[in-house]
Amino acid sequence: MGFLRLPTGPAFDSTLFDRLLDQESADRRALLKGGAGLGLAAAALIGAGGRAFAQDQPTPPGEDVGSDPHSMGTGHSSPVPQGQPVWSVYDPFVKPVEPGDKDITLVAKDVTTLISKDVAYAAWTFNGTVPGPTLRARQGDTIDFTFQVDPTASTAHSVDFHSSKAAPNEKFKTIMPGEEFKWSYKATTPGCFMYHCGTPPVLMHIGTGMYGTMIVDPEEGWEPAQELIFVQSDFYLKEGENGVMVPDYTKMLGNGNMDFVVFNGYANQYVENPINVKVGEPIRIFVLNAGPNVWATFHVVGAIFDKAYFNANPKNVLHGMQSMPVGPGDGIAVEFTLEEPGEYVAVNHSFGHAAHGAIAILRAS
Ligand SMILES: [Cu+2]
Repeated sequence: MGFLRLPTGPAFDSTLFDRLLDQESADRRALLKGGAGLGLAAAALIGAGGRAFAQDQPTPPGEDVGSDPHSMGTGHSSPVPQGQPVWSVYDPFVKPVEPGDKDITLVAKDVTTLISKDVAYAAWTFNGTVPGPTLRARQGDTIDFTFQVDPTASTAHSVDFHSSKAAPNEKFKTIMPGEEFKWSYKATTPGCFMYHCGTPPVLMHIGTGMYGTMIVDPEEGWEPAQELIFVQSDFYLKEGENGVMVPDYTKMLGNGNMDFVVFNGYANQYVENPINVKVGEPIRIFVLNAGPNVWATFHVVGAIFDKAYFNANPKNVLHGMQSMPVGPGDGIAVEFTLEEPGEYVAVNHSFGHAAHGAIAILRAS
């Protein structure tokens, strides 16, 4: 077992890398499932492909890039299709929350979901959905956080909260299947923040579905509005088992194009299921770009954003905006009111990306 550095040049056999990755993945799954205990599995992983191994062996790009510089990498273990896809429309509406400390639990688990009509995808998730649940707190709240990795998960995971100020090597550490980790922090800064798995290679863990939003409302709260969340993300696919697609890490690295760019985990989700909103009443959309790679220029056809806020922080206010840029790992909020009944299309105005699924219909009446 072990990696060869990815060669370059015309003589490179492009299937070699995949074959090595597939073998690596199979070996790791066997280790995790066949180990007598988690300690054994952890030791085997570190020996097989973690940082200790990486010191004297060349590694593929991004293998050790993660939120915690001391986390062991999970290499290129890939999710295994898990039976029939489990999916339902992701509720785009977010409910207000009262100020006060919040108990939040996230569970990393492997799920086969849908990311487009009839396209099943073997995902790593938080709480079984892509994106994970939309969390919400008020500035000043204490977040009492519990993280678990489901015992049946095929690999180790972590949680990186962009809404926290914390030492990543302690608070964003990687834990093994069956383990639990708790910590607390104060949500000091308002915003539309990403959370994601930070386990190396972080590109793979995000590309496989491990992200979500935490909205931290400003201390004084927001004015009432119809509030929505749109999480944009991009997917890179290759054929897996039984017609289920699996992530393609080499495409994520830039050696290929994305197959889908989506809002809330599924291409054209709100074209198939338009979102009903009210005419004449304010709308606030929080947009998080989870990436891993594709940028967004968020626009609503037929609307002008009366106000827009970088990072969804009221101090970062702009007026009369036609669209708003949102890079991967960032969030915004936009506010507008629709004055006529009709169907208004929300898009990534980088239309090549809208054409890959980043499009939604707001049905105003
Ligand atoms: Cu992960």
